[in-house]
This record gives sequence, structure tokens and C-alpha cells, in this order.
Amino acid sequence: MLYLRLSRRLQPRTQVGSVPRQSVHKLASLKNVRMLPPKKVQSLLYPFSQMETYLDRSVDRTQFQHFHPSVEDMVKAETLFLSSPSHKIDYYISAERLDHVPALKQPEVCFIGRSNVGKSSLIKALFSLTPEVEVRVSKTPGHTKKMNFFRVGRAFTVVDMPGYGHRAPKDFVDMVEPYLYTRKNLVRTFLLVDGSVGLQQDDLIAMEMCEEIRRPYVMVVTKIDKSGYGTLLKVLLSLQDVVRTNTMSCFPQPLLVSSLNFWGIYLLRCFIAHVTGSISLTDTSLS
Ligand SMILES: Nc1nc2c(ncn2[C@@H]2O[C@H](COP(=O)(O)OP(=O)(O)O)[C@@H](O)[C@H]2O)c(=O)[nH]1
Ligand SMILES: [Mg+2]
Repeated sequence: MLYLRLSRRLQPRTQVGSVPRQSVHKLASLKNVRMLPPKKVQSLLYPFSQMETYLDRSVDRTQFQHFHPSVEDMVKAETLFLSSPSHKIDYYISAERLDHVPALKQPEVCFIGRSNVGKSSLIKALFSLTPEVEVRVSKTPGHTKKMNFFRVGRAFTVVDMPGYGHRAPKDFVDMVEPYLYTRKNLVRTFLLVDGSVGLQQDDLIAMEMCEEIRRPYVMVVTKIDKSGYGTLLKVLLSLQDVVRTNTMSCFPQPLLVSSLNFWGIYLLRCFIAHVTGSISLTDTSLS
């Protein structure tokens, strides 16, 4: 009888009209990831490490490891991406115009890049511990026409931006550029480039714009699951070259991610937690 009552209690409740709880991906949390074979853990946590063996000896590795937090730091950062009654993570608001953007005090990070580069998918992967946060991922390019704001408790906000390039240059010029110039609480811009196609003309223009704005930004290479290491290394080295020779405000280390299989998601969570001042890193030996 007691067993029956207990098991009934432990079963998820589905009320009429309530939103069914979505399941959390098994790779969303480091708790599960750390139980995988060490090589797999290494590639999920430090995606660059799997490419290192293919890199010519003459290439300086340290430029790819400026930010190299410990696993413990990543665990600390992960707790910020877990919603709780005292630390609610939710979709907050969308803005179609700059004057609709809410004034917020907490630090903010934003994701920009060409349409279809994987901005929304990346934000979804970052929030995968809280899958009920609604992040729209489209099959058609240029879907995100609004700036979408997500609140991570009182710690920081994350903004998903309309893409540039295919069919969406106007939104970008009208909204994204003035936002980047004027947003006071913006602490970092993540500029995404598609690792399976490499730097495009539009990406170079976006980098130029970020340079003009002179606020700190970071290159993020997306969809690294799509191409082989050879192609990816070529993309990475040419990007590194552009960053080294043409930029002042860009973080020297591009971050590698795959939202599909979670490579680099834990490192990026830790980077965001760090730049928003939400955690202090304990192990900074390589950072
Ligand atoms: N293979 C792969 N596909 C991805 C990845 N991230 C996004 N995509 C796909 O790329 C398309 C565009 O993604 P989306 O996040 O909507 O791009 P956005 O326009 O920049 O927001 C979708 O079909 C995604 O499923 C990734 O890491 N790997
Ligand atoms: Mg999108």
C-alpha cells in the first residue's frame, strides 16, 4: 500500500492543460558526460584537443588554449544553466525595434552571425538543462527577425539576434548594429561562423563592424560535427589568421561547438559564466 502510494507520488503529474515536461538530453549535464570514456570526455569538454594531433608542430598551441578552465570550473558554471525557483531561466521578451528592448541591469551576452549558422540551436544547447525554455530553431533561413531575450536568473541575459546574409540584411542593420553600439550592459558578443563552410564575405563584414564598434567579441565556430578534422583545421587556421592580423577587439581563441552532439557547450557555458562575472575561475593555469 505504502509502495503504491509512493510510486504514485513519484510519477510525473500530467494535469489537463499543463505543458508536459520535456526530457533532458543525456549529454546536457557534465554529471553524465564524466562517466563516458576519457577520450570522449576530452573531445566534448575541450574540442580543440581532438584536432591537436593533426596540427603541424610549428603551430603554437597556446593560442588555442587561452581559455582552458578546469572541469570543476565547468561544473560550477553548469549550475547557472539549471533553472530553480530562486534562479529562473526563461524566455523573457522579443523586440522588433531597438526602442522595444528592455533596459536591464544584469550583464548581457548576444549571439550574432549569418542566418542558419546555428545561433538558436546553440542557445538551445546552452539551455538544454532547462529544455522548457522556448528557443525556436528554424529550418528556413532568416526566421529570427526579432531579438529574443532570455533571462538567466539575476545573473545575466542571453540575446538571440536576427541573422545577416540571406534575406535578412535589413533587420541586421536596423537592429543589431545600433544594439551593439548602444547596449550598456552588453559584456560580450559571440560572432558565429559555420565550421562546415568557413569564413564568408558576410562574416568578414560582420567582423569589420565589430572592430568599428570596439567592444569585446569572440568568434565561435559552429557545426563542427559536419566536416572532417582536415577541413575544420583549415577553417580554424584561416580564421585564426584573420583574427591575428585584422582584429583588435576579438578574443584570440575561437571557440568550437557542435549543438548537435554537445562538443564545446560546457566550455562555452563556463566562458559566459566567467565574462558575466557569475563565477570566478579556480584553475587559471592556461587562461
Ligand atoms: N549538423 C549540425 N547542424 C546544426 C548545428 N547547429 C544548427 N544546425 C542546423 O542548422 C540549421 C540552422 O540552425 P539555427 O539554429 O536555426 O540557425 P540560426 O538561423 O543561426 O538561428 C538547423 O537546421 C539546425 O538543425 C550543429 O551543431 N550541427
Ligand atoms: Mg535563429
